[in-house]
Amino acid sequence: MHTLLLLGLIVAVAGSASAELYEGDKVLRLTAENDLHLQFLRNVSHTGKAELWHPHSIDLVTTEKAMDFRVAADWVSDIQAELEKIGLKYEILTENLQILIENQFDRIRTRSFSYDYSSYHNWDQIESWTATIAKENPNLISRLVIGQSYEGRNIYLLQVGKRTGSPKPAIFMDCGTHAREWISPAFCQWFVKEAVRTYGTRSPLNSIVNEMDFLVIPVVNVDGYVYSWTEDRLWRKTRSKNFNSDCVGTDPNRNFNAEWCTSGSSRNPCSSIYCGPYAESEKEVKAVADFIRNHSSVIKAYLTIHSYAQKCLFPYSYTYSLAFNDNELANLAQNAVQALKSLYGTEYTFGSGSSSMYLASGGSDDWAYDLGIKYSFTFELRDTGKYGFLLPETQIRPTCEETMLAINYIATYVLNHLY
Ligand code: 0X9
Ligand code: ZN
Ligand code: ZN
Repeated sequence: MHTLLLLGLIVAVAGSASAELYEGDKVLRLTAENDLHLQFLRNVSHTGKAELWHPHSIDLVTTEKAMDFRVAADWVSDIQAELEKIGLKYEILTENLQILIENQFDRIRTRSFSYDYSSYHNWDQIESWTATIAKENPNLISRLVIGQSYEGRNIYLLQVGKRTGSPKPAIFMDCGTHAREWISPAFCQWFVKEAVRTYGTRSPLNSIVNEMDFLVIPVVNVDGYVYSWTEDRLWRKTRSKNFNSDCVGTDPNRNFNAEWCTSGSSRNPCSSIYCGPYAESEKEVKAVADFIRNHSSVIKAYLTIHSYAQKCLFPYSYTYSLAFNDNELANLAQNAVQALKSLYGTEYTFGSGSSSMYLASGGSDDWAYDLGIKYSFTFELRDTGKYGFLLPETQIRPTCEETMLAINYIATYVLNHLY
């Protein structure tokens, strides 16, 4: 009888996310050393036998730079044989992707139900958390609905800051733009919890929320997030239907109006970096962009939380040209990642998106920057590929604690450099 009850729960909670979509898939890390290697990698990724684990455009793959590929189970032995034949050395990062995914859902199923910030939470839990935390802290937090997702869910924004009666400068921060990057919403929740916990104390965060407001969207891409819990753990995009294609969704971080769909984007609706039919076609993107446009006079910094890569990025990503305050941004990023590292020694790299990661247009950071928000950063949280998007829950607390130091550093700097 207990077994039956448990089985019922498993089905209810996990849906078919444990459908064996990734059984036997491996993640390989390899570095092309010559043109033959590059050609081989382009070919396999065009056939769909292997896919860049991190969504670079395949045309940007170069020699001397390690690349991670997810290789479909059916092709693992073929591809390994080919790699050996052409002398392309590789390392196996993940033996069986499905096992990693199932381990994560197993832990979620068997833990207690109390709300804790060291666990991943599904959308129903996060949604009711936004209501509770606002209701319990009326002097500090208010909850707004800034729009609806394609499937009709609310997109919430928590305004976190002491009520002073006069308008305050603000820092905008969003999480959960990409569905599968679960550590990101976990961080936004952690941040709000920390603001509540330290409220009225002599902490750096308290000084910040006294003088400024944080405008926090815990999950931007709500439909995608739900889908990553119920159907496909590795879903990235929105869930909007595409005209003339059975493939679903647009990459929200290719859909902003920043040199939209020029580089590092795809016009193919089946691609994980599909830019959408036009800029701001996605309701979630439109909601975020409208909110920022309507509050652009108070928003002094834009932060967007992603994973994974351990990087602090700033504009531009759509061009190799430097931002006008490139020096200042680089300094800020350097100090922020140094603060982050001071806690557990976690190493982050930093730089403009195009030089430190890849050329990609349509991103929210570049768009906010070109709107006039001169402090604009994308954080790529832990790790560097061992677990990737499947970062274990045991790493939520240390990841969030160290990231708080970087965010506090940036916020304090912005507060001292209002414009
Ligand atoms: O490619 C992205 O959208 C981000 N990386 S992720 O692995 N989380 O998907 C990086 C965004 C950097 N900024 C821009 N491309 N504008
Ligand atoms: Zn990468
Ligand atoms: Zn992302």
